[in-house]
Amino acid sequence: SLQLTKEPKKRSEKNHSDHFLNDVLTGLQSNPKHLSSKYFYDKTGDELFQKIMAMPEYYLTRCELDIFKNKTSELAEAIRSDEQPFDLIELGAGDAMKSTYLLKYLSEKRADFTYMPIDISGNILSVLENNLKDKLPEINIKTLEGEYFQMLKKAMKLSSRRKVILFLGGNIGNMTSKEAEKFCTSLHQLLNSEDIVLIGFDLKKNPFTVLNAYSDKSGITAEFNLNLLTRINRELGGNFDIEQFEHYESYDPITGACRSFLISLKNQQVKIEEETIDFAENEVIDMEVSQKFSKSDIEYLAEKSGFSISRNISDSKEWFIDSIWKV
Ligand code: AVI
Repeated sequence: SLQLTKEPKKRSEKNHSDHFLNDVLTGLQSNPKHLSSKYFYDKTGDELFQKIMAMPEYYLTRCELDIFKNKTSELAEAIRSDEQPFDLIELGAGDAMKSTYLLKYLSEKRADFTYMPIDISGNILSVLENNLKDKLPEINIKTLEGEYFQMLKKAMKLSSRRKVILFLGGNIGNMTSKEAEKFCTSLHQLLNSEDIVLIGFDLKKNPFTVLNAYSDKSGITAEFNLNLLTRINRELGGNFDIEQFEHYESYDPITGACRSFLISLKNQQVKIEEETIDFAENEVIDMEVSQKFSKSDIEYLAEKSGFSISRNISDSKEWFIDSIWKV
C-alpha cells in the first residue's frame, strides 16, 4: 500500500505541530469537546506550573518533597538490591528538585548507578544537567530527550543494568484510568524481573482540600487552563477570545476524579486553520483530570498491570504515597 512505500517521517517540528493540530481538532469536533492537558506545557505553561507548585493550596509538591527529604533512607533501601549497580531513570524529570535528595543520599552511600532523566524538553534537561554537575559532580548522568517509551527503550538498549523507574509528582493522575492501566502494563512488559518502579500517587482526602488545590483564589490554575487556548491561537492560527471562556473545577470524592473544564460564556465560533468550531453558551471543554487514589485503587492498578507492591511510603500528613512496585 501507499503507507509501505512512503519514507518514514522524521521527528521534526512540523511533525510535532501536525500532532498538536490533529489532537486539537479531533478533540474540539467531539461531543463532549475535550483538549489534552499534555499540551499545557509550553513556555508560559511551564512558568504557570512553577507558580502552581508554589501556591499555598497546591499541597502535592510539598507532600512529595517531605517524602524525598525525610524518608530518603527508606526510599533508597526500597529501590536498591544488594550492591547491584543500576540505572535510575526518571520519567518527566523536569528540574529534578525532589529526586536530587535521593541522588545525594545514594551517592553518599556510594551506590553504583547512572541517573537517566527523560524529558520532552531539551531545555530543562540541559538546565538539570548543569545544576547536577555543579551540586553533585560525582554522579554519572545521561540525559534522554524525547517521549517516555521511546527513551525507555533506548535506555534498555544502552545498558543491561538493573532499572529503577521514577514517575513522580502525581503525573499518573493526569491519565484516565484506562490510560494509566495501559501505561503501567506497557511499562511492565518492557522491564525485567529485577527492575523496580516508584510511582507518586495523590491520595483521596478531604474534598475541600483537593478542590482548593485546583481552584485557587489567585486564578493561576484558571490561567494555566486558558493558556492552552492562547497556545492554540499562536501555534495553530486559532482565534479564541480568551475573555469568553471561564475555568470550572469539580471534584467527585467517590471516584476521586478532580476535573477541570472551560465554559464557553456565549454562543460563539472559533476558527482553527480552515476549520470552524461552534460553541453553544455554557458548553464546556473537558481539559484535565487529576485523579486521586485510595490505597486499594493503587493496589488494583499495580495488580491489573502485572506488578506487585513492595512498599508504600507516605508523607507525614498521609496525603501522598510514593508506591514502590516489583515486576
Ligand atoms: C502535573 N500534574 C500532576 C498536575 C496535577 O496536579 O494534576 C497538573 C496541574 N493541573 C492543575 N494544577 C496542577
